[in-house]
Amino acid sequence: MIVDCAGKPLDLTRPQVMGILNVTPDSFSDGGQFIAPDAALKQAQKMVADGAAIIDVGGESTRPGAAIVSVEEEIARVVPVIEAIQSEIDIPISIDTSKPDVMRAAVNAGAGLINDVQALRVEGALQAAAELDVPVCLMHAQGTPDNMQDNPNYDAVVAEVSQFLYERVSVCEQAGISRDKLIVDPGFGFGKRASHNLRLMKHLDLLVKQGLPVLIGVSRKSMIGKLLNVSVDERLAASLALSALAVWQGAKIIRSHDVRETVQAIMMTQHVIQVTDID
Ligand code: YH5
Repeated sequence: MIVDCAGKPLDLTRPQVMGILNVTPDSFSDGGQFIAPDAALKQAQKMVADGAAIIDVGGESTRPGAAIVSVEEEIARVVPVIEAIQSEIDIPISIDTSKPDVMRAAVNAGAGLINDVQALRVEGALQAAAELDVPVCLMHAQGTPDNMQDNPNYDAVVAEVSQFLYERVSVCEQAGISRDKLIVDPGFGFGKRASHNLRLMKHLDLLVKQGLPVLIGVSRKSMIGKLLNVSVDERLAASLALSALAVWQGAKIIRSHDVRETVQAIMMTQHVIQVTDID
């Protein structure tokens, strides 16, 4: 299955890596400055060389307690970066945003996929995505970044996340976004306790079975920190283990900070999946 991302093909016949390109000031150590477009291009080119199939550009911090970013500021962060990289690299660019105006500006600048952690629930986002006519990743989140970790609560986390996502799929279809443009994501860490994240990973095959391509983001996330007591820069091995488990169960896109290592982990997993049992 090949997905068209505003003219750039995304091959989902095999698992792929989405490289994370943060353009938030708090993810860079240059004291409040946005990432310069030429520095962003260098990073994107390295991710392509390392085997990324998509570059995910994000200008809105979704971390709990992070400052709320205005639409204008978010556009000012992401558009120059998308413009700088879109003509120079062949692979699709996704825009990690929940704001309809940012979606429009980003797609006009060359982004070919919308990655929305609010699954198009923000007012106007559904219509914007339908008009822009690019593929969309719908992610599950319980609550908002500000309150989501306060008291995450589920009766049956796997069933509830799956039900939520497919309700959003149905809403998208009613708004004119065809099913073959949709990707779903259980949203690891977004309003979930470590035990919820573990159950979602253990039973990811149930979400995969629902039919649409599954994307997962576990890279360096705090569930790893909580369970293993490791700091954010010591979470690569655990991130790779989770990535392999997800691909083993049929996940098609792994969102990662560490493209080279993640490509190796998922390619190795794919070799095991594909080996024939006949000599
Ligand atoms: C995701 O899962 N996540 S932004 C806290 C961390 C590390 C990483 C150190 N956007 C996802 O990456 N989009 C984000 O602790 C996403 N799926 C999709 N589709 C959060 C993030 C992170 C947060």
